[in-house]
Amino acid sequence: MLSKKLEKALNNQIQIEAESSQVYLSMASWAENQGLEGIAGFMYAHSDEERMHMLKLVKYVNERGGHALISDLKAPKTDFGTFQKMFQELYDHEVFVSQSINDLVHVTLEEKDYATHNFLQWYVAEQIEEEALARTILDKINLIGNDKGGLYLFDRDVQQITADSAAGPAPM
Ligand code: OFO
Repeated sequence: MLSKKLEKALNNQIQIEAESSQVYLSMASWAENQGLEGIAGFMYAHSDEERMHMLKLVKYVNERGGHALISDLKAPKTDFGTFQKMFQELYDHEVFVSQSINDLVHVTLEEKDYATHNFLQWYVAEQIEEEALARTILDKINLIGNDKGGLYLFDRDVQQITADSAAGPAPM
C-alpha cells in the first residue's frame, strides 16, 4: 500500500507526464504548420511516449492500492518561434522532468517504499536517455546554423536519430 505522501507525489508526476505529452503535441502541430514534416513526426512520437510514461504511472498507483488522479492540464504554448528554440525548450523541459523524477525517488526513500523505488528506476534510466537525445539534437542544430540544406537534411533525418538512439550504441 502506498503512503499518502508518496501517492500524492506519484499523482503529481502523472500530471507532469500528461503535460509533457501536451507540450510535445503542441510542438508537433506547430512544426507541421511550418512544413517541417520530419520534426513534426518526431514530436508526435515523443508525445505518444509521454502518454505511455503517464499510463505506466496510473496503472502502478492503482495496482498499489492508491487512486491515480486524472487532473486538469496546463495548456502548452502554441508558438515556438524557431525550430532551434523549440528543441532548446524540449531539452529544458526534459531537465525539469529529470529533476522531478529525482525528487520523487527521494520521497520513496523517505517513505521506505523500496518497491516504488525499484519501479522508478525505469524512469531514471529513461530520463538519462531523453536528455542525451535532446543534447545530440541540439549539437546537430548548432552544426547546421542557418544552412537551408542542412535544415532540409535535419528535418528528413531527425526521426532516424531517435530510432538510432533507442537502439543504443552501435556494437564495437
Ligand atoms: Fe516522460 O520523459 Fe520526457 O518528459
